[in-house]
Amino acid sequence: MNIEKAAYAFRTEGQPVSCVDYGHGHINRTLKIITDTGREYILQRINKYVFKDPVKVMANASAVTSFLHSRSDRSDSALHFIPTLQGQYYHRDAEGEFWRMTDFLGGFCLDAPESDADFYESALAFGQFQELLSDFPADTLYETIPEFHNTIDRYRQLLESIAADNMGRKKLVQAEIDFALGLQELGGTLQRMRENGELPLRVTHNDTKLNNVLLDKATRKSLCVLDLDTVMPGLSVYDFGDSIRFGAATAAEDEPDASKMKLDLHLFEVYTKGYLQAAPSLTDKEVEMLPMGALIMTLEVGIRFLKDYLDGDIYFKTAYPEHNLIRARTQLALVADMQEKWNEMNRIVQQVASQVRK
Ligand code: ADP
Ligand code: GN1
Ligand code: MG
Repeated sequence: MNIEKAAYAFRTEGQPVSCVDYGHGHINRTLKIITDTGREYILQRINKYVFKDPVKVMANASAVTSFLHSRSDRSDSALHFIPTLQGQYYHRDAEGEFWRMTDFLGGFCLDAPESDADFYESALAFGQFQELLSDFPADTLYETIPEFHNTIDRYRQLLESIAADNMGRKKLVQAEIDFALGLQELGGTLQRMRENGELPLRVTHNDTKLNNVLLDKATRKSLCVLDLDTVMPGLSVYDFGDSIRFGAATAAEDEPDASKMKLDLHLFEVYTKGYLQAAPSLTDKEVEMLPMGALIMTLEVGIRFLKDYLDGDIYFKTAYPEHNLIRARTQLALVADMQEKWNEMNRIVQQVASQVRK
């Protein structure tokens, strides 16, 4: 079968003998492989619907990982891609699917922080990632998903899906649509600031969920940042915001009872401290806009889930028919709670900045 053939296409130490699905990513098919010598690897099939040009995804990811390795003496400070027998970092199978392999790094990922320290570690990891890549040659990176965090364009796409209503689901989500459209003008704020130069374009991760950071099993310190498929020029405030959306929330992204979904202001403060400590080169304007990054990123992901529900669940992996609807509801509930806590969020950022920034 294809998975087996793909596993054999790479220069592993020993022959693959076991293969199981692994992790909770929404995009790629991720498998853990063990070989007869006991070596462990991660094998991934790149989602071709999401990434139209997987060769470019791998060019970005391998360039970024080599750069990160050149800046650290720890071999587990960045992913390590395994070449195929032909010496490439991807294998294209007979059906045109793209596969890649990395060393399995002996840490763990969390879907929710188990302590303040876990979340703080992830803030340090993403903040350092931001700082380290500040002198990466941005013009050598491909845009793996065009307009990925262009919220103005995300609204355009949502409106298209509402108009098409391919699954006849629009009538089921009128309240969510009304809420989202009520925030359309606000949703474009950061994109406009990017366009008029008020916010600098940086090399950013663009998918800074907690489960994209690997923590060390023994020390629980952050080891490395995973999931480099969307590393490209972007806004630091969105990297900050995506971490808050996912990790400083009182419920899981797919909690069926949306009333349980709130912003945890304490975790918000913990993350802000770690991120500002690790990323001192953020401008004052970027710092000022961090709460807006959290609010708009949550709104953007909410409308992306809503659009995918309207489209018939073609982008995100789903486990049941209402999965995207539930995710959209939790995200929009989190946006509403952030609006309630807006003054507090801004006060926390200003207070932390005055303590941490010189
Ligand atoms: P997706 O784009 O689908 O989110 P990821 O690259 O984030 O795919 O991988 C999914 C999950 O697999 C991660 O959240 C993490 O738990 C695990 N994972 C990925 N790569 C590694 C690795 N090299 N070592 C250990 N775990 C990994
Ligand atoms: C996806 O790949 P993963 O599961 O880490 C998505 C993010 C969303 C996130 C929502 C390439 O992240 O943009 O914010 O799901 N990644 C892509 O949980 O679209
Ligand atoms: Mg991931």
